[in-house]
Amino acid sequence: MAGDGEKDKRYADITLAFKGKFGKDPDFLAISPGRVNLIGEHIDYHGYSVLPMALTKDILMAVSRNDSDRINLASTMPERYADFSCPTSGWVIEKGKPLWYQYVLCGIKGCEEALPAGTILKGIDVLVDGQVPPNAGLSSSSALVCCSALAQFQANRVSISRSELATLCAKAERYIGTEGGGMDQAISLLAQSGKAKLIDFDPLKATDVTLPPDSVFVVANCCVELNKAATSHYNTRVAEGRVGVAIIAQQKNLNWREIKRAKALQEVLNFSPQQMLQLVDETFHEDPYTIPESANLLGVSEADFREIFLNHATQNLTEFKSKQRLRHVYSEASRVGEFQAICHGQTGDGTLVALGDLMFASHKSCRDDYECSCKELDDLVGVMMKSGAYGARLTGAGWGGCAVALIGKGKEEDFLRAVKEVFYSGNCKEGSVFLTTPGEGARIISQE
Ligand code: ADP
Ligand code: NG1
Ligand code: MG
Repeated sequence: MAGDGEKDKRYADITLAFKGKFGKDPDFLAISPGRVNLIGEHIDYHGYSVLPMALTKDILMAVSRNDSDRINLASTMPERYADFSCPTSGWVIEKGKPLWYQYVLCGIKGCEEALPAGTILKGIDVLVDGQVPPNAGLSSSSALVCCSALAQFQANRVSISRSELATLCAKAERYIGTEGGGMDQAISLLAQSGKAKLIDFDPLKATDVTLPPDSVFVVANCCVELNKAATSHYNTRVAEGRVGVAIIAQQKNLNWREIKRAKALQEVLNFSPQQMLQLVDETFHEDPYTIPESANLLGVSEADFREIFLNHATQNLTEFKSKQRLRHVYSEASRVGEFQAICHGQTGDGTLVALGDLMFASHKSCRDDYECSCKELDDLVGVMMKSGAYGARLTGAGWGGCAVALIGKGKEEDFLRAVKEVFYSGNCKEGSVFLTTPGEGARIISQE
């Protein structure tokens, strides 16, 4: 974890590098952290609360306004993220082929949409430095989008509340092509040092969650990268859930076109989570639903069904495992509530065991019902459990990336040694495993 001296050095380094690249000092630095989600996976886009904390790893941008009406982007890792330049307006973000600078453009587009129509954005020169492992479920993408939007507001000298900015960034990141919820942008912008947060949606709210004082969270990367916007995995799950929600709504004589999220369905039925799970069990057969069967159940043509439920990424999807996906969603939403209640109650001896059990149950649900894990992640979670974790689970969207484990204070050394020896066969790459505490949210360091 970076101390103040280390942070100051990083800020001085990027300022120097910016000067080398653009021949002037930056006007300000913008910072937005990645996050680790402790529990509540793939339920934010169904409207349910989630429980992440910010990392102390972030995306840092050095920024200066320019008078050339251009957006000039560069990275401290030019071999991976090549320079990019475009005018301040007139571009589109193409879905399905995400390039790094398009996440930056998402943030800029979000800002542009919030300003009065016809506003001409200030040109900017930007140097980006990232510490969040990319494509690994720690939300490097949203850190980049949020940092970009924050920087753009600052460059145009417009202020905006953090909640508004979080909502705007969640919408803006969808231009990259993933139908995400709002967890990542909310925690990156609303985090406070030392606090995990329960994030509620509609309206957006971040409530402090005090983690047990004897708890330590460890993040480890299984080293399989997955870019969510370059694949259909993520949007496929969104579609499968929506089809399931629509089928239940239709069978309950509700207007399924209006009820798009699992939480909205629960609210309109006024059911408990347990009743929802029972309803899912009674409504669906185990086998996947085909398009002809789903369209028939909803009383629409197959063409209309495709139009309503599929997008650029999912147009070739033919089957929907709605039963399994909704079983995950409703059970995971319950686990978030239980996790928060335990943290709130801090019941003593059994607290870490109970939290760990919920985390491992969440992993099993992600693995078996949501099918968003992979062999390497399952192996990593298995090694973490055998190395003394109270619980461990994949974090973020999955299909690769990171797992998070809960261990007791004082056990750090033994745990890290065991995981490094067994999972990484003693060849653990720098940064693949780290202890983490809740970091602070996005901020601007003005140098003007
Ligand atoms: P994550 O789980 O990290 O959010 P995503 O699949 O959502 O993964 O998106 C990650 C993408 O964000 C990367 O493929 C890359 O395009 C971009 N990105 C992440 N970190 C950086 C960085 N430091 N500099 C430039 N682009 C980055
Ligand atoms: P990552 O893994 O950071 O790309 C994604 C979504 C979240 C959430 C999680 C799964 C975006 C920007 N992020 O995160 O909204 O749905 O997966 O819980 O779409
Ligand atoms: Mg992401």
